[in-house]
Amino acid sequence: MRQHAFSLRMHLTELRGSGQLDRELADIILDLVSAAKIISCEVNHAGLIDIQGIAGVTNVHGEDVQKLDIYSNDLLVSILRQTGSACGIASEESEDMIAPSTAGHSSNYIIFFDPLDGSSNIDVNISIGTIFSVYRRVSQSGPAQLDDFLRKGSHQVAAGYFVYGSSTMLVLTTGKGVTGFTLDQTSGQFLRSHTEIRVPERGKIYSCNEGNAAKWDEGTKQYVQSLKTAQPDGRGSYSARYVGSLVADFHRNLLKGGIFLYPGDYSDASKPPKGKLRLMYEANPMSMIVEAAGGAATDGRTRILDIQAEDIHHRVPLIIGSAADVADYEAYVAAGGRP
Ligand code: P6P
Repeated sequence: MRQHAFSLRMHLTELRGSGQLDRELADIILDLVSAAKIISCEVNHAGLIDIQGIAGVTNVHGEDVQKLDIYSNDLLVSILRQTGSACGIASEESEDMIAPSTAGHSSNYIIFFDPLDGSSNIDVNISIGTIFSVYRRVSQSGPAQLDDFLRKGSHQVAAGYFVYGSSTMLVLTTGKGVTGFTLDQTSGQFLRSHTEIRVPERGKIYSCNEGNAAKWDEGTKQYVQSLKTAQPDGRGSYSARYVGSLVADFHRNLLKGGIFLYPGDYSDASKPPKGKLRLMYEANPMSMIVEAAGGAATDGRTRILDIQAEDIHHRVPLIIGSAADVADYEAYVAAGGRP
């Protein structure tokens, strides 16, 4: 007999029953789902309507912004403001915090998102995604204040991403376990497809942009080189997999095991290493997910979830994936080469 489908709403009801989330947080997740279903449709039709292509504007990071970025950002902001489910919003596409509507002043949650991460891949049909991260406010009421946003990732109450690929998936954690849902195009529901995602202790995949190798520190260079040969435990060399879309690269390694590296500049041991990826809406949500799945995430020296945000677009190096692989990398960086 066909198994009854287990929907996201059923999962949220279970989490509420076990005290892992309240009605407000469930409503935020359902708002994100409403937006993601629409974004998924637009991404899947991007080649057919004139919504694809560079919009002629750049974001705060000076990157060409694809029209779908703007569309996805505006849709997410509009839904969250109309429902009043968040008291503050921060997006990759907006330099400053986005004020809630009046309805949001009484909400207890703030949200970060990258509305369409990896958007430079839209035109070449590689999977892209929406990444989100939710915190309980620290201010009392009214519109969220800057202190509500400048947090450590260990304070997140929920994190996840939608990946728009061969299917549209939601990967979600509220801190205990990681669950995957696949959008059923027939019913329009997200149905549970990955009950308990665990990342293997050690993998056989490494993901990095080797075009940057000349800029890497010696420890990173020797670590990556070590993966290209037979391993001490008798396994063969690792496979290189990298598409330049964090959600796609992370999702593959989460399910199969392995390590994703966007290394930083470790030359000055007295300062935190600089990096490319954004702490609040790329590194932190992925780090909450990977740790809840048994993996690890570091900037090369410090656990990502322990890093105090200095601004809402704070950048960090990101090394994330199987715990044993991440630990090996940290040993190479600490030793300045093979440990
Ligand atoms: P590079 C996309 O712009 C992004 O922020 C991530 O999705 C991706 O992992 C990374 O940048 C790719 O960076 O320098 O290899 O193109």
